[in-house]
Amino acid sequence: MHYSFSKDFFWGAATSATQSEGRVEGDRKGENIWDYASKEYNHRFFDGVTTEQTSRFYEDYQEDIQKMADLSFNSFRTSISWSRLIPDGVGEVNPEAVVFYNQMLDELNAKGIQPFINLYHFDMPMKLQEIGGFENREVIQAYKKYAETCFELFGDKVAYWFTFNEPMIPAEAGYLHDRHYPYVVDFKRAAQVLHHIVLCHCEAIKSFREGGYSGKIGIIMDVIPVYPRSQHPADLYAAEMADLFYTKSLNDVILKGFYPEEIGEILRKYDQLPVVTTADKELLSATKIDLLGINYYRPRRVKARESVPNPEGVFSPEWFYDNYEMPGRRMNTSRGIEIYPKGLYDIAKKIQNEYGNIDWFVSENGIGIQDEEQYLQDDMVQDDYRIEFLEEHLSWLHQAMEEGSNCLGYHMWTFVDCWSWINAFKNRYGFYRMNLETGEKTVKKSGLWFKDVIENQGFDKNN
Ligand code: IFM
Repeated sequence: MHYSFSKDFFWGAATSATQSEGRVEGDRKGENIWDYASKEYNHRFFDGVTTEQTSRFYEDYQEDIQKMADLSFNSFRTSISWSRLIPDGVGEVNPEAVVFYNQMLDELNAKGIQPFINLYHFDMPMKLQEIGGFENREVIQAYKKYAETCFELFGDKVAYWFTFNEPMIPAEAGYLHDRHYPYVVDFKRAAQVLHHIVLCHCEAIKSFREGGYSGKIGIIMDVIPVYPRSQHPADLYAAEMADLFYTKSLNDVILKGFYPEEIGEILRKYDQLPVVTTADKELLSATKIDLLGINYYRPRRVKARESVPNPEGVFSPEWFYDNYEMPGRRMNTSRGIEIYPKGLYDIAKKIQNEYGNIDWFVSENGIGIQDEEQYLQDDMVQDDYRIEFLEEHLSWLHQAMEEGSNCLGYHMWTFVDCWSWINAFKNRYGFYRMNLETGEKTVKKSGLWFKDVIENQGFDKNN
């Protein structure tokens, strides 16, 4: 079967500042929580690799952008590092950063690659974390100022802006699940962090609209579609709760302008409600995005809980469901997650049916593989598994688009193997392989396959 996509479909890849730029002497970048945590809590990072050793985009951006052009990308997402641009989070702007981001954006535009620029990708400036990060309401004004600085400095070079990448993660991983710094474990604090993040998003959109900048603005959400083990009411309830906590709450507030009532009731019952003022609610309901990015990696399969949660323990969404290991599920063993391409179709249908069929694009999708050097042959990673992964996800996406979904593009995670939060370089995701010893970046088989797809606006696949 032939899968064809429109001429103006966005094709490319995504990365983030902290995961790709690296640090060099004299760059005057301020420290962020990852620079700090990867040194101070070095044991938590795979092979102890810190943010200093990433894929060197700060130094190699010209060659890298040429490599994107070699694969015929027409778009590319990265983020602006808050602590590079404003080293203390507030106050003075770093002139070296302004030069770097201007040159990088010029280079992309000159090569016909549309920059998709995200503002916050997990990287709180350390100076602001010291006063509580997103837990502190004052940080909302600091973020707003940061966003305005970006619009002002780079607005003429960027047509697609995003306020946050995966806004749930800093709250969930940093304040509940002990994965990201500051390693707090407390649902109520996580909920407050999430609410402040949502307010930051709203304030940035407000500034963007009031500033009269051209272009579009949106947000990038990670969506994990939930599937119950069975149709038993207890399993259905478990699925409903997992979805409510991790997806619906955030999707509703961003796309509809209010938190679902059900979440309020549950949090009130367990004394976990964050502070939300009437003015906050007005701001939420007044905020509209132009474009939604969806990051999709895996499904969440759940079943009814098999034990009673410890009433003295830490309140969490997992009080309402257990994860379910479906027999025969197809796994990416490097990451320990299920591969389920149809999930992308299900997300597209949900956006179409429940969220007004808003314009959206796949802002991340990808497969991280450990020890990928085992597939090296004549200097090229023969990553047929990645090609298969792409074919399957793109064909489900295509089906959703045939049925009317307004999907405008597809970005793979990622362009060149990059540093990951916690896992550093354990799992490789790129279209280019990064040699950590020499810094050399060589195209993988999947990169060439993707180039063909872009140039032919589609691909053939045997069904
Ligand atoms: O590396 C991350 C990225 O920062 C956010 N989305 C998931 C990716 C792969 O784990």
